[in-house]
Amino acid sequence: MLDGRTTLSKFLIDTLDREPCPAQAAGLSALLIDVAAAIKAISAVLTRGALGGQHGSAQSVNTHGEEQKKLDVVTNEIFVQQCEWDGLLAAMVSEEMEEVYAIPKVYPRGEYLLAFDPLDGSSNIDINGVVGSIFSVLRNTGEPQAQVGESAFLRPGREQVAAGYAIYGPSTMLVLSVGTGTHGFTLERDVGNFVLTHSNIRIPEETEEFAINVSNERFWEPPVRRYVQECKDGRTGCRQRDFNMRWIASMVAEVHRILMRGGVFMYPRDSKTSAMEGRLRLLYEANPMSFLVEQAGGHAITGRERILDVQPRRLHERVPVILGSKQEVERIGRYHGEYDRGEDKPFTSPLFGTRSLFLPDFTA
Ligand code: AFP
Repeated sequence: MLDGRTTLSKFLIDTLDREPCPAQAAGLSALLIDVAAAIKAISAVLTRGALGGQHGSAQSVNTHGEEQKKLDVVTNEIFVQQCEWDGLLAAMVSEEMEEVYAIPKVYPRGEYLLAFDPLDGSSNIDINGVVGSIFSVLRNTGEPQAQVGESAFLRPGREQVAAGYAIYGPSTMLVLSVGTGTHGFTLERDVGNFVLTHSNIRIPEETEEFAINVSNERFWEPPVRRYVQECKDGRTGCRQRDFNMRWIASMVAEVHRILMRGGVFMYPRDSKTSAMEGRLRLLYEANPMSFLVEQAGGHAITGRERILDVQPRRLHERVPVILGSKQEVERIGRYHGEYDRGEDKPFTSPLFGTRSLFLPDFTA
């Protein structure tokens, strides 16, 4: 593999078809090429911007009751059309479709299941911000020709055989893992190739950068408030170093930054909508991003368990997401454990508000 020379097709042939990898299965390369074709088509639509006449609201809502942008609908159709025909999929699930999408009978059925968010961060579209697409691949474990229902997708994220995202920024990139590390490909637009430019991405274990929507602070659980407060205290507090904050409101952009330079991304459980276990969906946001982060040496937890071990109960289930640099995510998990065991009292005592003068020393 050579950065700047290896194309996506060559990478997939060398990784999956020539040298078997743990997740090896015939047809996975071809499926990922179809996904890459969808990403190229979406990139072409997005770069037209307002000239494409696709900005603004679709005057409809998705399965979550959220307003759909025109491009949410358009990008969803691109994914379906690019991936349904090739005899590689048994079914698809999308953020933009309430039910499982069964492959039309006119097309052959395959052995994979594809779950995707066709346009993540779409609230950034009208401001020309960074958006992305996220996808997750499972092997179908049901009978080859049997009707595929919801239960086929309700598998822990550790069973994914591939996951990735596209980031539509100044350049379009595809970041992908098939279980042999996390690798980044940049679209050479005038040729139409994705070229390997970031092989074997590794997330720094330490960081001074965190990402969270602070406007929700009053709704967070104490361990999250404790962690963020310590970051804000910087060198004047127990962390003894200053931190920086980012929030782009596009998970793909946040995760990409973390893969490139480290950091922590948090969309934790909050009491703002207590029925929701956080904002992000498990099957086609949290699971694929957690797979990529772990493959790059990072950690991804709900606060109380590894995201890839969560047993899904519904197609569009949401989970709290805390992911990124290993040592910081471990610290946040530790704070949740101390809270649940009632051991964090010095940090939440009414006398000192959310802080205490008696801070334990941290060796890490
Ligand atoms: P949209 O796709 O509706 O813009 O949501 C994006 C997202 O799911 C995720 O990509 C962001 O990290 C998060 O929501 C932003 O949420 P807030 O708007 O609450 O900050």
